[in-house]
Amino acid sequence: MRLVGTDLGSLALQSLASDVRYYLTQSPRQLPSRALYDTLGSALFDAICQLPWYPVTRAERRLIDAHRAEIFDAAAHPDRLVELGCGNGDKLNLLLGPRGVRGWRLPRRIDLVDVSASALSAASRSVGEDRDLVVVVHEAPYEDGLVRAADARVPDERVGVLFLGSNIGNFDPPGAAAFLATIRRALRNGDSLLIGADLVKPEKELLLAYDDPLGVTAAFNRNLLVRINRELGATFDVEGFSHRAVWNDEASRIEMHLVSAHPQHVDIPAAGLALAFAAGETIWTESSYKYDTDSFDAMLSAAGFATARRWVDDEGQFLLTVARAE
Ligand code: AVI
Repeated sequence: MRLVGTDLGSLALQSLASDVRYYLTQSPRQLPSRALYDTLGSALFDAICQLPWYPVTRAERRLIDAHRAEIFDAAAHPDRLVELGCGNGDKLNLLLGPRGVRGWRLPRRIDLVDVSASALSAASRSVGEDRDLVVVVHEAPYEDGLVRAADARVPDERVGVLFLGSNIGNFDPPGAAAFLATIRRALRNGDSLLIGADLVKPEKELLLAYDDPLGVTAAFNRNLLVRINRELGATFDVEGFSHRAVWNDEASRIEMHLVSAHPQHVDIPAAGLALAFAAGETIWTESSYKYDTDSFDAMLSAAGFATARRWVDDEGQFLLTVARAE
């Protein structure tokens, strides 16, 4: 393995401050879900993926494991893979398959894109270990990392983008459409996108997945305040906010909120804010959209992709699609 780094170790504090300044002063108050993933937030998210009540990761892993060779066939065997939001690299490792076993041609270069430096260093180590690959890391938002990876492509190289874990579900519908179009613009005809999407399921199951009995998702949500206190010198009383998950049927999304238990005043010096929270006032921290297979296909098609193959697990929990840029 050869590891090439771009930016590893530098996180944009100003961009957190400007996000906080903008989103916390909206009505209703919000924070962007990308800010959930500092080092502790990434570790808590990895723990969520292990929870018996959170089926997303297990369902997707089962599909990747069962269909690895067909996935590479449907994607026409890319020379370069670009994973957007690689997390700890687990899913990519699974896709590449056991070391030393060859039923398909492996890509020669992997670009890992994530906003979490800790996730990138874990992913680059595990993906590159004992494999004949060049691994390049981009500590960057998806779009910037994608552009850097696409700019570095060599002529005749076929690119496969991976966008797994139903990360697409954290965009609102116009944002998802725009983001898929951005991916398409970075690709050439014949390149591919492997994308995972969580499917609509009964409300009770969704609420358990996003408000688990161990309180790990609550900790993941409240850690956002811990992060803002630490990085921006804020004075959030973390115990004065509780986690709430809500299923919004009309919008087909789970929402995560933080709810202020009592009236409180919060200073956020690095964002230039002094805020008053009423009892019961909320901060909306995440939306997680859930899909059906046909509407998901339609969204891909509107962005300039044709579905080459798609798989749904036996329990009907999760959709994995290989789409070709056309
Ligand atoms: C990363 N993303 C797809 C997760 C989701 O399911 O929306 C984040 C998450 N939030 C709470 N639990 C998991």
